[in-house]
Amino acid sequence: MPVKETDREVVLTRPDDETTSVTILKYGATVYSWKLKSEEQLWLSTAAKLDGSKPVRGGIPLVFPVFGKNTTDEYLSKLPQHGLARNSTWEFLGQTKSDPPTVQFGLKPEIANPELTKLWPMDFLLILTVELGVDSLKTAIEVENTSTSKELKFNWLFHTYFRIEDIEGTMVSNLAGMKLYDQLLKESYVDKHPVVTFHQETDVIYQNVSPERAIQIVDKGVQVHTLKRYNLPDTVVWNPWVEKSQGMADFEPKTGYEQMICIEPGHVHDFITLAPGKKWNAHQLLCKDELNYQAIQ
Ligand code: TA6
Repeated sequence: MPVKETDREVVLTRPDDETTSVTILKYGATVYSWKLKSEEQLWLSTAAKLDGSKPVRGGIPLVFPVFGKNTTDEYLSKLPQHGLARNSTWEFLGQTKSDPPTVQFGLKPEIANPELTKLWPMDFLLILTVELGVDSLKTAIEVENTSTSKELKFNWLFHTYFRIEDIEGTMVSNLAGMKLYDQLLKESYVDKHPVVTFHQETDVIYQNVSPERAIQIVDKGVQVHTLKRYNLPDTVVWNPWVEKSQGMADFEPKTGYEQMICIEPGHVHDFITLAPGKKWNAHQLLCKDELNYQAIQ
């Protein structure tokens, strides 16, 4: 049975391989499990709320219409950190393709979190498409400005929590030489290191990363995850490390930061402005690939 729907979630399984599946919570349309031949690829806190009481700590939370906490825009500044998509219940739109198995979810103001749409009274239609490949997972978003008169101004980001073995044995490649904004130092600089390694809390936004750069998570010299992106120029790299993990009630186990790294493709360095009636599309592809160090200038 490729698609199994319950009140809470949808499970999509490959007909040719029942050990490969993806589970999407209707709350936030949050992918919280992707099993590839029974092996879980995403990190999920053991204290993650899956009951709609708060955004899921792990998997692939969806960030829209604002990344982080805005302080300047009249309406966006009223929204909580990372906006309203991840804390609204989306509508399951059904299976749209059998090969590869593909499902869709939709969100519009009429069904979004009413407390938040009151604060950000805009017209929009979001369609999330989740495609389960043989050894890949593609999540695509279409944002439509359904207003007939007003522009729609937004960020988009897939807040992807990858599962890894050991953060201190892990490096992220193909971001070398890129300009980044360090959210902790509150300053920009060019990352001159050949790879990204982790020895402390890390919270940086790589800006305008060419789509030719296939970002790789490498654990002790072995490629464990490859991330390809379409129309998502920025990449956030985040690991909360010890102190921040302690400070998040839904982050468990507290040593969990050693088994996760967030590599988050998005458009967050500025806002997308969509004219009335227009659509914006983007996607991330989580896949496996050979180790491929790209010394792109
Ligand atoms: O994507 C990185 C980040 O913006 C961090 O600054 C940290 O706040 C993280 O998101 C988690 O945010 P959340 O609202 O899910 O606790």
